[in-house]
Formats: sequence, C-alpha cells, structure tokens
Amino acid sequence: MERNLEEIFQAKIDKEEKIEPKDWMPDAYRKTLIRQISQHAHSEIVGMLPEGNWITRAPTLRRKVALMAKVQDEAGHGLYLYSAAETLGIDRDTMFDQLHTGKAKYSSIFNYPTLSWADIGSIGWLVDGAAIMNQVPLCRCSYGPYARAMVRVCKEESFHQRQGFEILLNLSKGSKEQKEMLQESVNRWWWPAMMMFGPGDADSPNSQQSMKWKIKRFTNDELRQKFVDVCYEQAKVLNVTLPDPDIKWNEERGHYDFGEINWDEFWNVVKGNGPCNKERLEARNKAWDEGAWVRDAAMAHAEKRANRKNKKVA
Ligand code: FAQ
Repeated sequence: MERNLEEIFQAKIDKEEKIEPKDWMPDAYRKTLIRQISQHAHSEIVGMLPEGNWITRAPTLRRKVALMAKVQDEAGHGLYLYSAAETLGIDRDTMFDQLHTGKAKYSSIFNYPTLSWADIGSIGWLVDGAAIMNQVPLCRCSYGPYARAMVRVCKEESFHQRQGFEILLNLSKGSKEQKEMLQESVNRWWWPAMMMFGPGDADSPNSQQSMKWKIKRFTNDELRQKFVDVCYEQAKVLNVTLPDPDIKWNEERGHYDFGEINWDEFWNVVKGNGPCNKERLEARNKAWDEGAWVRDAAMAHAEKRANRKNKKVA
C-alpha cells in the first residue's frame, strides 16, 4: 500500500505536477522540506542583521530608504517561508525555538561582519546574486506552497541584487579610497558567497534525493559554476579582481575554472564557530525576548475579541 502511494507520488512529480499540503507524501519528503524551508526562513531573518547594521550610516537619504526597504523585504521573505513550512505540519513557535537554541541551521554567509559601506554593495551583488542563482530554480520546486512563495521572493531579490551592484558601480567610479574599499570588500565576500551553495556534490548528502523529488533542480556545484561564470563578467564592469588566482576560462568546458574552496572554514562556520555566529544568535534571542509584550498584547486582544463574539452569539 505504502509502496503504491509512493509510486503514485513519484509519478506525479515526474509529470511536473505540484504536491499540495493535503496530498499524501512520504515522511522523508515532508521532513526534507521542513528542514530546507525552515532553514531558508531563518536565513532571511538572520540575514537582516548584517545589513541592518548600516541603516543608520547609509551615506545618503536615497541609500537609506533603499536599504530599509531591502531589509524589510527580507523580513517578508522569512514570513512567507515560515507560512510555507507551516503547511507541512510544523508550528512557528517550534521553528523559532530551533533557531533561538542554535538547533537549526541558517546560511553560513550571515555569520560574517559588515565592516564598510561597500559591504552593503557586496551583499547585494554577491550574496543576493548567489541567492537568486539558487532560488530561481526553487520557483519550480515540486512542493506548491514553497514554489509559489519563491516567485515573489525572487522578484524582490532581483531588485536587491541591482541595488547592490549599483552601490558598487558608483564606488568603482569614485575616489582612490572608494575603489580600494570596493576591492577590499569583494576580497572578503567572494569566498563566503561561493560557500553559500553548500558542500560539493560528492559531500552533499541531501542532493541526490532532493533532485529526484524535484525540490532541487540543480546540484550545489552546478549552481556554483553558473555563479562564477556570471560574476566573472560582472566583475569586469566593476573593474574589480575576484580574489582567486585560479579563475580562468576553460574552452573545453565552456566555463570558468576556479580555485579550491576552504571547506574547513565553511564547516567551522556551519558548526557555529564563524566570526559572528554568537552575536547573531544573541541578537535574535534579544529581539524575541523584547518582543514578548507585543505577542502577549496581541494574544490578550484576540482573546477579548473572541469573548465578545461568543457573548453576542449566546
Ligand atoms: N550554510 O546536503 P546539502 C538569502 C548544510 S537566503 C549553512 O547540500 P541541501 C537571501 C545543509 O543544510 C540564503 N548550512 O544540503 C538574503 C545540510 O545540513 P542538514 C539561504 C549549509 O539542503 C540575501 C548540510 O550542510 N538560502 O541569501 C549551507 O540539499 C541577503 C549538507 O548540505 C536557502 O536556504 C550553507 N551555506 O542543500 C537574505 C535556499 N549549505 O540540514 C538577506 C534554500 C549547506 O542536513 C540578505 N536552500 N548547508 O543538517 C537550499 O537550496 C539548500 O538547502 C542548500 C543546501 C543548497 C542551501
């Protein structure tokens, strides 16, 4: 019986039909999606912190408005994604608890500090650029609520990428100091952005099954390669050098070759020992604790309204 259901389920996926919340699905499919979507939601929420750090110091009013809008968009993405995960049977408080206690993962990239204004440009160009590369295929994910949430997320991420690129383009036409700030920032963000795609295919335990279920449409290494190919050309426009002496065009493959990623650094950050892991979790826990009165007030208000309604009915 179970086997039969599983065959029907896979056949649906193979025909590019969406799986919806009330459809039968294997436990492992549900578990994989809860893991990926909740980690993705946490990444959006924690991802607000490095950029939020620069809102008060944005160099012009226009930059401040754009940055505020971007950071608010990330909060919205987190909320769509938590809602998508909830359709799989996990509740939001459990997900928050997993984040706050350090049980849940979120993207390694947000454990790096934003040290200069150019970092806001680099996040837009490289971090949002990598996010788009990874997330556009997720609009075709087999799970309906996740795929639909990603359509809007991707539209907004494209705007984010362009605002970052424009910040860097301006710096590239600026003073000597501005050009140096740009290059220094790209030097720091390049490798962590490359790590966002996750471990190489040979070391990615989830990829094979997620590809079969069409949650993932490309492997980690395939997306990383596309990212390098696009960024190399964009770096020329910005007049910056990517900090990898091994990048060069490979005629035979039709792609750029690139150097070895420092996987020890990646796993160290994923395990909680990156430059800002502790600070990020503390910030999220503080925000949660300080927001307790808002949640309590909202619950009290909802209870009052429900009581009033019940009285009227009686
Ligand atoms: N960081 O077997 P795989 C953004 C973990 S949003 C930390 O390859 P999978 C927007 C992975 O979870 C950025 N951990 O795993 C924004 C797994 O551990 P687990 C987030 C990582 O799931 C921009 C283990 O390693 N995007 O940037 C990372 O098949 C600017 C083995 O890996 C998403 O979440 C990592 N980088 O592939 C916001 C997109 N990579 O769970 C603010 C959706 C891997 O078994 C400002 N997610 N791990 O304990 C995905 O596409 C996938 O989950 C991957 C990983 C590709 C991230």
